[in-house]
Amino acid sequence: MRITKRFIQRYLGDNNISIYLVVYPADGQMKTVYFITGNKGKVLEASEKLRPLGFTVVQKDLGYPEVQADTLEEVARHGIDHVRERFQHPCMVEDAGLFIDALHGFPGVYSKYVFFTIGLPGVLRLLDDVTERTAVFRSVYAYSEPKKKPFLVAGECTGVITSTLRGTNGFGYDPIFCPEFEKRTFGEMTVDEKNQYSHRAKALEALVVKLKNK
Ligand code: ITT
Repeated sequence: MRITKRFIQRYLGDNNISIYLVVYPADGQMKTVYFITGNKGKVLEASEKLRPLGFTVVQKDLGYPEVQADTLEEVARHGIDHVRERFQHPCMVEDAGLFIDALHGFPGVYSKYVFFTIGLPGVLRLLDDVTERTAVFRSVYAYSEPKKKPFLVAGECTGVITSTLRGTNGFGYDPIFCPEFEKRTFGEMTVDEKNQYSHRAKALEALVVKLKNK
């Protein structure tokens, strides 16, 4: 018998049921992936996203040099090359940033520096009087396993920059970024809700597809 959402609703009478597909690896083992990052917010999002897909994410704050480069891809690739020489386990690094169209992609690869210098109020001031407030969050993961060639995956989330800070969830630019087709900012969402839209979640979906096909 096929069990559909409508079938469950008819018998349980709940209109708000979501159906989750939990895919565990064939051997029933969860696979451990080390996330090399100092950012606990990133780890939380990656764990929530990957757990139902059979992966346990463990944070390792080993640090790695973040080269000054023009693209997130270059930063992630340098990062994973540095890490894999020192850490022989399945692991990943991620570089992410917010690219604001009216500012020609700024802060982009400088997102971390800008966040800790002028901060969110400073970014909003740069957009005073700007009506076209579109932006894109981008995430690039570099994944490595011993004796295998590392690879990159990317994800994007388009949206708009709000005119005030809204919400206290998440981290970084979350309180000023509202994804397309949403009224709430990432700062006003739970991890699970943010994962339905976010650049990081999309990149992780691409990562899982690659890992499952290897
Ligand atoms: P790592 O240790 O993994 O490098 P990080 O916090 O330094 O952690 P990044 O260099 O990848 O992270 O990210 C640059 C900045 O972009 C980060 O400090 C945040 O301010 C911002 N950022 C990245 N992803 C974000 C997200 O999902 N929501 C809000 N801000 C984000």
